[in-house]
Amino acid sequence: MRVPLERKVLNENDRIAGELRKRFEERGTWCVNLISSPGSGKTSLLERTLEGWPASRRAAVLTGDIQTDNDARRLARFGFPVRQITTGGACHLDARMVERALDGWPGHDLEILFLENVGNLVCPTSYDLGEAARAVLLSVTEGEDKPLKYPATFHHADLMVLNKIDLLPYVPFEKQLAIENARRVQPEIEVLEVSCTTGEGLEAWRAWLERRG
Ligand SMILES: Nc1nc2c(ncn2[C@@H]2O[C@H](COP(=O)(O)OP(=O)(O)O)[C@@H](O)[C@H]2O)c(=O)[nH]1
Ligand SMILES: [Mg+2]
Repeated sequence: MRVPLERKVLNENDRIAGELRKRFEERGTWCVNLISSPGSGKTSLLERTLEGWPASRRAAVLTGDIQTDNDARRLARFGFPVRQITTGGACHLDARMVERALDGWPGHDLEILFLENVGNLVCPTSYDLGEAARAVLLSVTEGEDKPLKYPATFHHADLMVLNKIDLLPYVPFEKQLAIENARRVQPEIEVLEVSCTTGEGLEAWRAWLERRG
């Protein structure tokens, strides 16, 4: 019984995600879904992104967590609309949660919407959220084998953000091997090397957003 039920849930998710995608396209909203393990730096990357932007920019963030609104509070400091989705146990965001959170919010059309998914390299992969692009973050403390262990997540991503490169001198992490592993599961994946702590590589991330968005 488990498999048919799961399929039904995913079909329903795809239907809502399709509606969201259409709505985003009509309104000129570019939406990016950020996926990673807990602690890879999704909120840090968003902090560094928003801090450099003028308040006139029509950007917003929906951030998902199983519990707490810590990330929303971290991100709200920059003056852009931020909403927390607390999933209450679910290990991923789904399209229905995004649809509900966007109901009547933020009251104007957005040019860019960031979705910070629940920290997890497995569950978020199967849930289309209507996004135009998917970015997976991998930090250098996680091991270069992760693209091979979680191939679906990397296979469905447009971009891999290799974060915490400031720690490369201190951890045994073969950067080239991590990139090769990601390209084994997704030959087209773009790769950016960044450090949210030192700011290295963030220009390239901003350029990616401008180019894709
Ligand atoms: N050294 C280092 N630490 C980082 C970097 N980016 C994030 N962190 C730290 O990693 C931890 C988790 O970051 P967070 O943004 O909360 O990750 P999230 O769970 O993916 O949203 C925090 O203590 C951050 O300060 C980085 O580039 N270098
Ligand atoms: Mg976070």
